[in-house]
Amino acid sequence: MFIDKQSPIPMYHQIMENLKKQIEDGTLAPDTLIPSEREYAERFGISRMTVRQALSNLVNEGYLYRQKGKGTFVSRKKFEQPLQGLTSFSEDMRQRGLKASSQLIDFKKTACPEHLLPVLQLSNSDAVFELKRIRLANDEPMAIETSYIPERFAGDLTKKHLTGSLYEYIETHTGHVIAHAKQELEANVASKEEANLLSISAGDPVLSITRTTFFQQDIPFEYVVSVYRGDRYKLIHTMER
Ligand code: 16G
Repeated sequence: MFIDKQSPIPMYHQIMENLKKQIEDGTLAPDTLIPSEREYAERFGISRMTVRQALSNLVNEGYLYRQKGKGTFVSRKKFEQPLQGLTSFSEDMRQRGLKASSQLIDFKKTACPEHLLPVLQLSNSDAVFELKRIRLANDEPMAIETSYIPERFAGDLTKKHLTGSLYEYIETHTGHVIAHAKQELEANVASKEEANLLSISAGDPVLSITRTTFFQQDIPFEYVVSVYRGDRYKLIHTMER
């Protein structure tokens, strides 16, 4: 790494650009421990404050992560999740060549929560299956999904079916075709419980995604709230003017 002290480009910015380049071209591999603030400061004859500013920015941008008492490490590349195209978690992972799996946290049949009656076009007496799953990619937790499925679309859904794809089960058992979805995305921070389930720290950034999914003919069959790890996911959208 070379720092040009005469350059009008601030030194913290030069450090950032240098490190980003090394991370992007693989010179610095994921989970590599990078030199400490003190080592960088001594190596370049600059202040620790300047190095700290560069490293903190890179942590905030997701290029680096800190581990208490251990140091600063290179992050893994985030998954790029396209926002167009309605896919299941299992399909997404298959496309990436990764193994999708689930850990079932909660599974029950219950009266449809009041606020979901209009969303799922149900009446007071209708029941829904409520299922909460941790979704894993190659055994690493990526998201928590809490889904509400009207009883009449869930057939004989049991815990056993939920080791695989929910969408596959639903399409096979109802004969309906999954057609479209409405989604809302929000930035959030992980609660203590979410952090535990996702193996991150409370207060870490997460993406909250709320989806209502429909069969053909506009029939809603799923309402799901997902909490995705902010350090592992990036949402991609293309736009045309
Ligand atoms: C995706 C969907 C979720 C759906 C799940 C089905 C988002 C935000 N969520 O994760 O709504 O329930 O796929 O996946 O994309 P599965 O068929 O693998 O169980």
